[in-house]
Amino acid sequence: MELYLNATSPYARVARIVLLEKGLADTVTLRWCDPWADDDGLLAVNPVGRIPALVTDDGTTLSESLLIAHYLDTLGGGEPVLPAARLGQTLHLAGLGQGLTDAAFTTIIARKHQGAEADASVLGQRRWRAIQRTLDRLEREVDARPIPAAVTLGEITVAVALDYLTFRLPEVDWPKERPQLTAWHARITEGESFRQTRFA
Ligand SMILES: N[C@@H](CCC(=O)N[C@@H](CS)C(=O)NCC(=O)O)C(=O)O
Repeated sequence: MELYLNATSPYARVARIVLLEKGLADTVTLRWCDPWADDDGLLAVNPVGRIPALVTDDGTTLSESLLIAHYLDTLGGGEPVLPAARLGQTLHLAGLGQGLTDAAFTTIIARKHQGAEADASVLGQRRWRAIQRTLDRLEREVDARPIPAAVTLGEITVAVALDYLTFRLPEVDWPKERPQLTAWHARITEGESFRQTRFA
């Protein structure tokens, strides 16, 4: 298989962490690329031009990080990242994590293309409020839930979103006054799959 990615994409990092958690790292060639430079190799496999894109062994291209994670979960060994017994809770967390990443990522892209005033726009303000509300909800939710032995796609998605905020929007300062979420994040990210895929 081949995975098109870069080192700063939160979406690609989710796919990479799932690869590692499922013991599939050796079955995949990493194709580093710049999706913003209309990379020929990427466009040949994914006309949408976004990463991550996974080319499977039969030559099929999968896009969208959560769909790629779903596919990878059917391969490889180890515990499922989408455990049937906790599917609802896992998908709930994955949705919050993906939404948080979407709001943060769109903020960065809007700043890049429209300048700092993008933050003051109606959409910029909506994104900011979405980030704050989601962080506050996570702070209330994660404390009561025991952390399972194996990390799920929900936890991966939320933890990567928090790391992305630290990386790209440090001014959000998400750990401030969120002690439960801070402790939860530290425990979730202590594994090798998170260490090997740090944003750079
Ligand atoms: N919903 C997609 C988002 C993927 C995405 O937006 N990737 C960014 C990099 S972080 C990208 O490739 N952007 C290039 C573009 O939009 O042209 C997913 O979950 O995979």
